[in-house]
Amino acid sequence: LKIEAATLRLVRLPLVTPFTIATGTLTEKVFPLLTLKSGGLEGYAEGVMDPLPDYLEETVAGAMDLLEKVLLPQVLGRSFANPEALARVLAPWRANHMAKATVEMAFWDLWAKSLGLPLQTLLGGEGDAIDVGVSLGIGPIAQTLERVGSHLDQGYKRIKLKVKPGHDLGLLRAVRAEYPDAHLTVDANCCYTLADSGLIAAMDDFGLDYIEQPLAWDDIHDHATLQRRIRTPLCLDECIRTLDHARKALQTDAARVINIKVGRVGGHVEARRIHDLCSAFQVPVWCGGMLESGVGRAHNIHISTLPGFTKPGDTSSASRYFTRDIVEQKLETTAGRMPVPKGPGIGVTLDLDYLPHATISLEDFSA
Ligand code: OSB
Ligand code: MG
Repeated sequence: LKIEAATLRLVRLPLVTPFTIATGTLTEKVFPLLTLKSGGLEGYAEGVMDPLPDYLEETVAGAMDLLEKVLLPQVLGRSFANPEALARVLAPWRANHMAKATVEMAFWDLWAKSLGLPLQTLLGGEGDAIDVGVSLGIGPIAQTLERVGSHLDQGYKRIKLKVKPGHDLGLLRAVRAEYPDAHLTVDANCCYTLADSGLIAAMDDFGLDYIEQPLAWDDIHDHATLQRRIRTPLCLDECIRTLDHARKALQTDAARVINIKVGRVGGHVEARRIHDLCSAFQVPVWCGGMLESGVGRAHNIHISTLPGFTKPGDTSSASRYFTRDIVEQKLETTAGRMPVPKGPGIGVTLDLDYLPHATISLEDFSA
């Protein structure tokens, strides 16, 4: 399949509510949106890097530059038999997994459309809906309690609470007192160290499904040490950017659950390898999110239909994030289930009336 042309846009969508995690607050979502074209077909993907390097090291402006000047020129005008062949071409460049994923995922969509098949079928998934949870940002405890209640009422299957030092055990006490039976998890986005082992061990009392990424983004070793000191399973997010990271985490018991974000690990090829390895270790996986638009969310939904994704993902309703999405289909959950968008590829189409209003120029963008 030949990549005949590409369009790279920078898109900005205001968030319905600001999203606060340990590293900062997002009030809008800004992302590269890539279209790859072949024979009248279009494949779409978005980059999941943030404006500032506060989740991982990649940034929006850096990725726009790399995509435009290095990655896209390398694939434009070339033919690839399948996504693995394209991934091999990008692999020699160091890291930059999010920028690479943008190209790789758009090619998967294009390839699936060229074959007339849903993305999930080519990935090896099945089923027409997935279980979803919700990730609730940091805020006043009373507000969080209310949000937990309203999302449980909507049927979300798991509530993830963002925590940070000073906003952790008290929050858990309050939420558990009101919701003793809810599937609860916490996500620390790397804000603790091994010196906080005692505090993290105290979370064992709250019956959490797992604790997500308490320690540094690049430190699998310390997570293995921490896991020996606590009973609650650790789940790694930031630490897992390649198959090799997953292997090391699994072999050292640093992760008993893995959050796979397709856009964080270089795309579907690597995501599926991580999924397969976790299955071999009997470690459950789930699909995380980066507040994606409907394009990224559709990709996430498709891969979530693989059999190892046995825990609810973060792929919540679009209306939770944006007043208006850039895709025409409404990606909304019913009773904690998100339907898989139907049709070839990722199954969503761009809202071309709205997209120009959401597109900004790189010159006007500052992090
Ligand atoms: O750590 O999973 C995370 C959002 C932005 C950056 C990091 C994370 C998140 C989320 C939200 O938890 C997931 C979503 O609803 O898309
Ligand atoms: Mg996380």
